[in-house]
Amino acid sequence: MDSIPADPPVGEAAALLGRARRVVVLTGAGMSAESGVPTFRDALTGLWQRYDAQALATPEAFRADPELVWGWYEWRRHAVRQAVPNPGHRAVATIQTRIPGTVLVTQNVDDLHERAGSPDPVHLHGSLFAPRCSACSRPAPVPDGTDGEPADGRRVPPPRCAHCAAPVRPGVVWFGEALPPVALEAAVEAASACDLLLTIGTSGLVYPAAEIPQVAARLGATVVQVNPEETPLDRIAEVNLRGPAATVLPALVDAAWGDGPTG
Ligand code: BV8
Ligand code: ZN
Repeated sequence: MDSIPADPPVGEAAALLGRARRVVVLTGAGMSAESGVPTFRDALTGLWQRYDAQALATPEAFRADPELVWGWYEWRRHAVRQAVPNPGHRAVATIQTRIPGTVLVTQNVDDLHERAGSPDPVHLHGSLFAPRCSACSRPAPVPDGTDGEPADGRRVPPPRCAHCAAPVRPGVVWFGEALPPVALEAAVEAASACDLLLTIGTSGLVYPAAEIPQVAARLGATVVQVNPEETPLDRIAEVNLRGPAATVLPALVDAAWGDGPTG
């Protein structure tokens, strides 16, 4: 078990959380790291190493080689299906129960927050479980994964749209694509009205998601960060909890409400 960061920051963050009335939780790939879901930059393990995530996660890559890109997302969806929510995901769900109206905004395309009991997270970058037609945008069925484990690096021909026969694409937001307006508006609105924003496991490098904590700070909210590493968000965070989410978040919830490690 990683050591829990020195008490004072956790205690200070717990006092801030206990007093907060309007909370936003923003999560990035670090939230799911301890569930075994590689963060975006490490998502290229094994055979995928020869590719650059940012090059694969683009409409151009899908147009150029739909089987390679669809195969990568099938492999990632398969990895998410094998994963289980970690105590950090459950601690976030506890915060939402303890502070009604808490808005959970995630950059992650997995479904681990939902499976940990968080009600309808705002998915800024879409979801691995919402494929749609690349032409008419009609939702397409999620492959049930019965065609065996998509081997790492294997090309998989994308299914065809039942309506117009165009290739089905992953329901995620690629680099160079606009974020879903409804999700982005909901996130900005919540960040503008909150009194505390808890940012967890995000490098704060990808825009416009990286704007969300900055909007909150500019409008007077307190920002608390959970990340084992330093990020550009350090400068706006009132408290930096230097540690892994699955250890720090249960400690934070325990310190705030004495719920015991996973709430
Ligand atoms: C847009 C879905 C315009 C896909 C993703 C130059 C400057 C500024 C911006 C740009 C620029 N050039 C281009 C841009 C825009 C670009 C951008 O921001 N690029 C960056 C790289 C500079 N943004 C876009 O293209 C966005 N769209 O701008 O559109 C537009 C407008 C109107 C009309 C048309 C177009 C779209 C961005 C969304 C891309 N899609 N995901 C998929 O998943 O395949 S982004 C993806 O990468 C993730 O969702 C995440 O948001 C991002 C980063 O991923 P990771 O690094 O893995 O995760 P994260 O950043 O969260 O970092 C992991 C963190 O966890 C680390 O800090 C680590 O320390 C920490 N950690 C590790 N272990 C743990 C932990 N923390 C806690 N506990 C642990 N155990
Ligand atoms: Zn179609």
